[in-house]
Amino acid sequence: MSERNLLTAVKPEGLVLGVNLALLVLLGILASFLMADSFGASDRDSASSRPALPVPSEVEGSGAEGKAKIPVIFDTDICDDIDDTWALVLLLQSPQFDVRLITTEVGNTEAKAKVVARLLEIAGRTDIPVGIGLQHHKNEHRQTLWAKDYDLSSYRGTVYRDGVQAIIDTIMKSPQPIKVVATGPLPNIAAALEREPRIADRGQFVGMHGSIRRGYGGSTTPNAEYNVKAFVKAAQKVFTTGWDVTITPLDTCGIVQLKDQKYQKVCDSRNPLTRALIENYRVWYRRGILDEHKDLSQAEVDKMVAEKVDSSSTTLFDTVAIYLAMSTELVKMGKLPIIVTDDGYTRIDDKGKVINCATEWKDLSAFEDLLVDRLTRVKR
Ligand SMILES: [Ca+2]
Repeated sequence: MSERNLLTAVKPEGLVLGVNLALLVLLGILASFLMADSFGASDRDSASSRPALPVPSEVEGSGAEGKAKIPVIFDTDICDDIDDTWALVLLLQSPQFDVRLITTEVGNTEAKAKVVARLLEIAGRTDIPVGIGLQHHKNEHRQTLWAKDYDLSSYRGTVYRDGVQAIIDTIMKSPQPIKVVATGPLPNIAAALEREPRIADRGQFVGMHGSIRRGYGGSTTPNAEYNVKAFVKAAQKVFTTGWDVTITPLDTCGIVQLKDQKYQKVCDSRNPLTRALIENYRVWYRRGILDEHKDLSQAEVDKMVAEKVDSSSTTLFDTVAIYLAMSTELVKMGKLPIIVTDDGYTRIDDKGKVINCATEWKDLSAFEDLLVDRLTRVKR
């Protein structure tokens, strides 16, 4: 009840002035007491229901938790660049996703699967099967050192030796369409499409691929982007198949990096998975320096690693593909006819298949906030 209602309730009674005044004072005290309590309760309620961080991600995240989850397969060349590991953590920390399978792409896919499995154990997500993708060699990658002693047969979840078949089976057996989110070159996906073309009717593709109007580092000249150029025929297969294709080309993903306070928040996180991410970043970065500068002392290597890993991330290209699998709110999307040329460019051409391209950011800072929020979430 408001103060105004109390006063108007008294006035029509026509009581003598003294009684009226005394009643007014009494009711006034009662009213202010009730109001203070009511406002206090209201403040407490709103505080407890308010998200810790008032960023769009929280609003989006809390809404999505009650909705049906998005079934995804994550196909990753993790261990080559470090951004796949950031993308994997974003994927696992986003409540929107129902992750059905993770497959490894390119090179020593078994060693890469060990890194994925060990990360899934740390995340407490051994419900997610791991598929070993097409193997190209048995050499180590910079990051595989982190899981060198991990025995893949000890993984408490399922490991599929034939990752390509696992992709096909996961899509074909799913009652719902599945999003195939890919953040590397595409031999596995192209092979799956060759072996079972019907997956295109039941799946959608979301990838970190190409360069349309901008190249690496925001340059105004497009580049032959690595994930396309490294296995051009595979990219051509995926980009000409009759399924829904969505990409973040370098135009959007090539300028994502965490620095300063945003990066520090991630480094300071107590989330075990995020700590493992930074540990991987350190191992990966150190190996890169040792490979390039063989004459450096241990102290010099330590200093170079600390200077980089304690201050900023590298470019986090692959995180944007994960984002596009759940939302396009923070980017400008364009439907563009795209061809993949034999030398690895993704060019706008009337002969191309029309695909959904994230061509520019609407709000890159809000995406960085979302990323930090997700990466620093502590499991409830
Ligand atoms: Ca990648």
